[in-house]
Amino acid sequence: MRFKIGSVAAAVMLLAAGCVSESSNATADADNSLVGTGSGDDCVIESPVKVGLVLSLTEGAAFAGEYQQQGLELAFNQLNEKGGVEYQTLLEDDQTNPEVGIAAYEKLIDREKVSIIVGPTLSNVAFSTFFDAQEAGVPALGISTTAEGIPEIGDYIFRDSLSEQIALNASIPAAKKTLGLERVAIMYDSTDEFTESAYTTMKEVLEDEGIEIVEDQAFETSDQEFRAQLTKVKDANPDAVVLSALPGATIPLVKQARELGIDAPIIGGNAFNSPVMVGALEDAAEGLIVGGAWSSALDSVGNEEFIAAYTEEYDRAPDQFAAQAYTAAQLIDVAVRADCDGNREAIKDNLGQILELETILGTLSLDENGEVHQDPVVQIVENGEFKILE
Ligand code: 1QQ
Repeated sequence: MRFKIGSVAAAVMLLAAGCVSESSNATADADNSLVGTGSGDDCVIESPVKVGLVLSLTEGAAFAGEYQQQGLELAFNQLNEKGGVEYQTLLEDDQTNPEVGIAAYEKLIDREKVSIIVGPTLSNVAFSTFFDAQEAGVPALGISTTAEGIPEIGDYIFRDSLSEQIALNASIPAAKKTLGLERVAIMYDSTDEFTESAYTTMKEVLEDEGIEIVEDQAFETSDQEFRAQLTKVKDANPDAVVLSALPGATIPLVKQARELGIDAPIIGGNAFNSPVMVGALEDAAEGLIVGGAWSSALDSVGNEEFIAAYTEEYDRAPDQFAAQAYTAAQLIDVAVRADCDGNREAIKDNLGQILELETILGTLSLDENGEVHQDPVVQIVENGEFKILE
């Protein structure tokens, strides 16, 4: 599944050339003031490149959206200081709601005429908005949309958010090895696109690993009471609970599980990679195993500097959502500078050719189908902190 390049030398040459391998042709409706002179670091574009940001800043997914907003703000401020290309961001809150997300997308596409849109936060919202971007010919870059089927929406749709499938294919085998899992219970939110998709993947990976599913319980996004399902899980006495949920449900669910005396480790995916959740769970978070795309302990290019700059600016440590958001700005900048062209079509062509770029998420490629390729990270919560699970 990994994206392979021909040789290291080819990668180095491409990196030197701005990490893309071909130039694009601007379409007839391109804005000439967004076509600059020079290329790469020397690119100068006269007009600001407008970037729409659609994030969940309120309601259920705000735990991620607020970090994303800060990660993007930090990155675009740094890029604007560099000069040559000025990015103008236009921020919209989708309120964790697909309808509001659609309205935000329409405003940014038709009225603001942005060159690209970053977000939305949830796959559940993206499964509406990304179709609008595709239809309008506006590139959209997901930064936390991890469900199956997102890049397949079309050739204008990209993501730098590692799919839940890849994350779970790393975290479940790592948990099996560490904990000697043989029998697990699954609990999942059956009403959200991302958690439902992750549930299907969990079952596949568990089957591949020869781990028996001894209990399988569903609930809804807004549920706060899980004792009925948890009692069945407790009776099945699993070695671990594999959980597919957003934090709104995860927090009461895990707390109630511990209250009922379920001490089994809990295994989750991307959504769990959040200090907000670990903080809210307090002691109940201990031993939580999380598959994802980034860790503060990751030895990637620029990670230490990113963590320092973010912490100084926002007075708290960044999380995976901030890291993926920060990386999105870098990807956009590479795509714009490749042909020194901030038009929609040029950005779309060049985003799909980013090859082995060094980012804080590690070495990252985006393929022409819009899918991201990077190594997953598996972490475990110990003493209230994420540690990489060796
Ligand atoms: C998705 C996700 C969520 C956990 C983002 C907050 O991964 O909706 O795809």
